[in-house]
Amino acid sequence: MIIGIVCYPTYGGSGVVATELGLELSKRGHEVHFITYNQPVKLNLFNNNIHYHEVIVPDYPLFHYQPYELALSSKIVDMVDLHKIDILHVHYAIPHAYAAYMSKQMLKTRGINLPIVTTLHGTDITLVGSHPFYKNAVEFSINNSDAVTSVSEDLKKDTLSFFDIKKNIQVIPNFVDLDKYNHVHENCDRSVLADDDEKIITHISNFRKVKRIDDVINSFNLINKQINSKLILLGDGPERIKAEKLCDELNLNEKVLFLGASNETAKILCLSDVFVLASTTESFGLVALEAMASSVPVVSTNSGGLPEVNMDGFSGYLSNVGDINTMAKNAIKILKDSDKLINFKRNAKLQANKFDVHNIVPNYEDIYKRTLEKQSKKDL
Ligand code: GMT
Repeated sequence: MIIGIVCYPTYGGSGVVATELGLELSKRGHEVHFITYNQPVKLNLFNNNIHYHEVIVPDYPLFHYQPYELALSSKIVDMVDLHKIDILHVHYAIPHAYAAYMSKQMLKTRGINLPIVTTLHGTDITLVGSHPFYKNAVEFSINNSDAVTSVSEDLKKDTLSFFDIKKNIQVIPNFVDLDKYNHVHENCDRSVLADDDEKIITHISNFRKVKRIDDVINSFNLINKQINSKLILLGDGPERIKAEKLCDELNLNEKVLFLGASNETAKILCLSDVFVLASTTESFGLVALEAMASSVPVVSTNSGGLPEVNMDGFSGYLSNVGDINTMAKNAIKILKDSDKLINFKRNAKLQANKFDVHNIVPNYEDIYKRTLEKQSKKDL
């Protein structure tokens, strides 16, 4: 198949999933065309089957806001026409599903029928999409997609409760390429970040409010009182300065390392003993899955789709949002006993195996095939 993928090219989970999906589809023989405003950060492999088309929004003094949807929908039309793209898969409803719908209408006037698959990722529904200023457009775009998927059962439930949805939503969980993590483990040197007697606790995110970085730091403070440890914070975003101030106030400057935004998540995770995720909500929590793929147990909140990913008492522990005491207790339970730590590490990996790329990506291929079949029946 010739598949177009529209996504955000940044470090966010939806862009990572879209990129990894495109890479895997290309390995499985499909021709993949990424259409977005920058080269996706994880798009590090080019082969005959991978193409990247940049969406450029020309500057004009009249525009208070740049009309990205306009440029994107125009670019999609050109690329579909030129490369004979069979199906378009958009990741994150805003504004991608909306722009895709416009492209579909424009292409119709040229006698081309372009089926659209929309994948809902989380904040496009829970934080942004359901805002009254966007709701009508998001609901319309979902209902006018040819197929809709969501990354967890919980996100599907939220979507059905926030919007009046007429389409069937198929849950296809996020995935990891386990081979990538197995390979990194061969040269994993933890002495670069911590002393021999220190445990390593890690958190990775875009440092937005929803990630509750202060809960991560406050629970680390409690853990560190009982277990000599280091906290590694990977990522960057609006809450970083506040987080640095908190570490200063708690006298943790020697104990917390801010590594900034980086592509090296697998290298950091391979040094880690426990991963902490304190989010108010996560539709899935891809980063928790990446931690488990590196055999790192996850201490997380129990919100959103996290219980579908992290098994309480098996691959880690779950607790209520904001309950930093339980979070710290759970991390200590795992860290204080080396047999327990080994067990949790093994279980984390076992749990990650369920989400292996080779098990999940065929579900997307099935959806593409079914949508194309439906489309060709309609065309007859
Ligand atoms: O919250 C983020 O880290 C970014 C956000 C995004 O839009 O890329 O992530 C969302 O999509 C990811 C991939 O499906 C999920 O793993 C994240 O849980 C989800 N974030 C939220 O729901 C807050």
